[in-house]
Amino acid sequence: MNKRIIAFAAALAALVSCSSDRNSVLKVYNWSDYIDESVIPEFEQWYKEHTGEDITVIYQTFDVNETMLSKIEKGHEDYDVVCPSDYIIERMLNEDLLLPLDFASIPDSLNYISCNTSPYIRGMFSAINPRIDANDYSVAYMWGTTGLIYNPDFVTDEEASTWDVIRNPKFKGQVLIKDAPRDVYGPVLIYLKQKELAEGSTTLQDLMWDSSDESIAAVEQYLREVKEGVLGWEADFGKDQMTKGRGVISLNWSGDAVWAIEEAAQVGVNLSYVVPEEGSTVWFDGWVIPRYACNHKAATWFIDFMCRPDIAIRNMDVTGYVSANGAREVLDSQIDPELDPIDLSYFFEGADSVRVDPVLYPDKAVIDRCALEHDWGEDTEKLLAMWSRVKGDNASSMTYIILVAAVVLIAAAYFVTTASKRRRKHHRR
Ligand code: N2P
Repeated sequence: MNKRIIAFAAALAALVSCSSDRNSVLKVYNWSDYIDESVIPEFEQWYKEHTGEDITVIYQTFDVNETMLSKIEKGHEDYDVVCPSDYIIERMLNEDLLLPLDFASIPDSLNYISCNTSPYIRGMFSAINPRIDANDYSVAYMWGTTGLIYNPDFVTDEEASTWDVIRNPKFKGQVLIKDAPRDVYGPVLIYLKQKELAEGSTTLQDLMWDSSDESIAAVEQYLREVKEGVLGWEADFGKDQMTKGRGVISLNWSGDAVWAIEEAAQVGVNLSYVVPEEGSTVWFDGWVIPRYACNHKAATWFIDFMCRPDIAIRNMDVTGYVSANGAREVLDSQIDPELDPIDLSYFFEGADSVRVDPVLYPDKAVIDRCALEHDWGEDTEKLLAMWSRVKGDNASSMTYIILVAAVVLIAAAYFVTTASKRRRKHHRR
């Protein structure tokens, strides 16, 4: 309730500050490396062509969901379009931070949303928030799984088939972990609850709501063991480190995997991606319009433009991520006769045997062992505190070592100076 009042006050303050020149400005806040930037000036031209109005896009990026959310919650930024992940959309809906979408102003011939949304995506978006249908407030942009990028020259397929590989001492100092608390917590908890999952006393979906102290403590304990071998907690450099051969395992998103595998191949480094057997999370990022946005019209047109199949394909090709667009054209652009067929019938109608990259589009069997994350509300604080404790220890012990070293040096300098003063005095006498 309190949060709702804060959000409302922030929205009101921001609304009051919307100046008239905002009609020609569109502020977009998206993940980094998550668009073909050449589509932005094209949107500006397309908008002018179809509405007769000038628009300039101000494009800003973030690396961590929680950083973006905290800006929106504070209401200090008047972004018009933002691209949060599923559980953040759920939270924004719970906090009344989003405006419902209305595409009535877009002529049917230019409406790319309704005809291009995959039924799978619509279904998953309905599941985002049990109380409010997220489809009314958000249009999916990209989606994928969380899994492991690994270097098969060092890590066997069998080793990489379980999340436990991230704490295998054999790979000490060569493991990269995404700095995304929810995306790490889910898979680790799934790993730790294998017995309960096998017995049927819990389900993958139940675990996505599990914010109990006991589970958080178990994940914390596990991550402390993982930390012994961590090369870095990364928001964006993991794919690059893997490509350069510095890391051999990276807990990462499927889109970063596609990008890394392609880049690595060009420099002779071999990389693969797997969603471990125990199961994982499937995630969706969607465009939303924050309640205090200043340019709803351009925001709506921008979201529509992103759904144009040719634009979706370009965004996929540049980023490595998979568009939520279910148009046949998108599927056709990804067919490669040299690949083995996979079952994509859950996403594209009738596509039960299509030759596309399984890292890009997960086979139905992979989707069946993945679950959607959920917002924990107030309990999120417990997760973030645990995350800082786990990551922070390195800094604290390093700080401790530096402090001790500094004290020893100062003490040594003091004794040396005092001794030499004493010697000088002694000589003068
Ligand atoms: C790309 C970020 C992808 C976000 N840099 C995955 N949820």
